Amino acid sequence: MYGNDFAGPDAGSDGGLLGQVEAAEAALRAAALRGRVEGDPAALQDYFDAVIAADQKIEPRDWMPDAYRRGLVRQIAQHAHSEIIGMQPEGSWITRAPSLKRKAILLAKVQDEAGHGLYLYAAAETLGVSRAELVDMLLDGRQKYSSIFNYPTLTWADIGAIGWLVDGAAIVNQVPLCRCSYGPYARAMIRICKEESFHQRQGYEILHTLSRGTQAQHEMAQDAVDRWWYPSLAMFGPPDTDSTHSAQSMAWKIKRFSNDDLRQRFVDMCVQQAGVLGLRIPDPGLRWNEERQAHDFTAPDYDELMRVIKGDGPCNEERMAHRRRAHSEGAWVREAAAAYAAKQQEVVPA
Ligand code: FAQ
Repeated sequence: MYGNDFAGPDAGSDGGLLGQVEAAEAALRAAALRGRVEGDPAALQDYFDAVIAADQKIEPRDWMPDAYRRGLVRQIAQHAHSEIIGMQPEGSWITRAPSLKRKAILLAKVQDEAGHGLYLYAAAETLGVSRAELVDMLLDGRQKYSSIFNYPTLTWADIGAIGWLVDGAAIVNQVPLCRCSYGPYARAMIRICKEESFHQRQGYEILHTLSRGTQAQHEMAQDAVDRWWYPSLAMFGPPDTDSTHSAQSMAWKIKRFSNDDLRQRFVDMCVQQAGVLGLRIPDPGLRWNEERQAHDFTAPDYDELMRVIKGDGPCNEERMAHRRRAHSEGAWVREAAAAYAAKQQEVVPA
């Protein structure tokens, strides 16, 4: 539905794509030569800078500044935790879906989120941290997950609103991450975005059906959009003026756009889609600004975002209690898997 932000093959004014690739490779070869000077930190930094400047990927084997590594672990882990905690609000509707078809679709979607968590934990592990350590950091509060999953799913229409708005916001935020400078994260995001796009459509279709159903169904759909709109806008993070990591993340080409730019892109996209749905975006300040060629809109309550991030949202306690319980109840599975793996290593091939 959104396409992506990759430039086409004829993009650019400097000799087209092939010319750009050639120039980038030449820069890389020169930098790699310099990087071979063993133990020379300046040469290593030069190599890293040249790879970033040439829009190439940093891979796990490459030298990278400690702060780059730490920043990636922070963001990728937070992203992975979000996918796993994000299974809860929707998972609670699997047994209550209104038909077998809806149940099967929702079950598949929630399973996809588990898969996204796994790709992301695996991407973080390439940076030298183990999944067990990351899970511990989530459970003891040293790492976070997205604020959005601390809101409750009160009706079936909330499953539609999550798909349309939450997955929609995730796609707008994550398509640029397919071009992130760290290879394993960028590659994980390509697959995740394809699946998120399907998720977004299933939510849109639920709302479309409800919106055109009975009066009560239409009202339920509108109520869900009313409750999920501002928390979805807040998913993009604090305003640029308060964003602590954006400047450095953008310089390193981890993030490609600022929080506010992505939020604006999301609003502009939703306005047209809401029209087709026949639902209202709950913002009296929403209007087209001819000069900016974008919509003016009311910002989410950033104080509320900070409170929710710090643990004081409607469902923070419930989400973490559920995750801790699932983790301890799953201990026997991890032990059995480890015992099986150890046994496999003992088997001597005939
Ligand atoms: N929630 O300096 P910035 C999904 C924190 S996946 C919680 O602007 P940054 C799929 C931030 O960590 C949704 N914390 O930070 C799905 C930092 O704190 P720290 C998750 C937030 O990293 C759908 C501080 O505030 N997506 O939905 C939030 O440059 C349906 C300062 O902020 C991702 O994780 C927030 N909303 O930008 C699954 C995408 N916003 O770490 C199931 C990857 C900010 O210094 C069902 N992540 N913070 O203590 C990103 O793009 C970025 O990390 C941002 C934040 C945009 C989230």
